[in-house]
Amino acid sequence: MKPELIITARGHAGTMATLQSDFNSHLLSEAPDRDAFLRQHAPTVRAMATFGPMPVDGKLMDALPKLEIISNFGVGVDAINLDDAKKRKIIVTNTPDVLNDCVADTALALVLNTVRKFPQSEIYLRGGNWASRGPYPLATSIGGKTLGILGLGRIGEAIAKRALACGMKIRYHNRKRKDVAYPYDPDPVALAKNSDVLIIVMPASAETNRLVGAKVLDALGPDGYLVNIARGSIVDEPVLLRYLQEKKIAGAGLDVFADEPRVPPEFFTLDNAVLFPHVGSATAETRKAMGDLQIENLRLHFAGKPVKTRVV
Ligand code: 8YV
Repeated sequence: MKPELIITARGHAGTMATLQSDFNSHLLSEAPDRDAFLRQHAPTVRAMATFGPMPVDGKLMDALPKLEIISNFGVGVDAINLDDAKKRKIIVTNTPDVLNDCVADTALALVLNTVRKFPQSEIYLRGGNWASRGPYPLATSIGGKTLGILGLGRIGEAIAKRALACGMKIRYHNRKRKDVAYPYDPDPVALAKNSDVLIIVMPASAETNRLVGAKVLDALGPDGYLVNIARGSIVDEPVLLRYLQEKKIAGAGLDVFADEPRVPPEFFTLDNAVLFPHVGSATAETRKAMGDLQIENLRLHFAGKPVKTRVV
């Protein structure tokens, strides 16, 4: 008998195909009647595979009393209420490390594109402006500038390596100081003050909600750039929008937004923002590796073995 599994929403196609062949899978997002769907599967479902931002809270867990494991596709587990899972002794797993290099590549690209304005310069060329109006205005160099990393974990370290290769200096802030050579700042405001480019890499949680707001952006100042590859919830998005419109910071590079896939259209009119549609880990190789790890955790659990990457 294949174990019964709920898949919260459609995700990476190859991973979905394997989940659907190895498990008795049921897709929650496409259920015409969510309550009836949950009632139908409550007696048998022992596992959940989560994709994307659909919230998984105590109420949903209680609707599935046989649930033993939630296996997330992605390193960030902010959509899952970890305290609720812990209380119910439900295992939660994620997909760390396999995406570090890919996300760090995206981070470096976003830093470069934001500060050097490459996307805007291409739009300028495609609009026929080069011949009619002359060269694109000069941008700013990243060499010699300081990259402040808000959240120096494994992805942050991979970003630091790349930024150092471009001649940037590194500083960081974490809740706890780490045993690393980079200078430490005791809080996000101090880090912003000491940085030319502030990059958000920390996990999202209740404590980090809207952590980057007016105070941090004021400290970054009119010559400073903000880059976010973590979660949109960490930034006070309306405040950031206003700071970009009023040029209170020099620019922003955003791979993540507060209410994905919806992005406030006011961002589209800004010349000082570079916007990516959450492509941090979006390569065929990395998404396959993430899916393989998500599935491996489920298989290990049902083989009675410890999972590989447990969060709680
Ligand atoms: C993915 C991510 O875009 O790992 C994460 O936390 O945000 C990304 O790698 C996401 O998990 C895809 O659903």
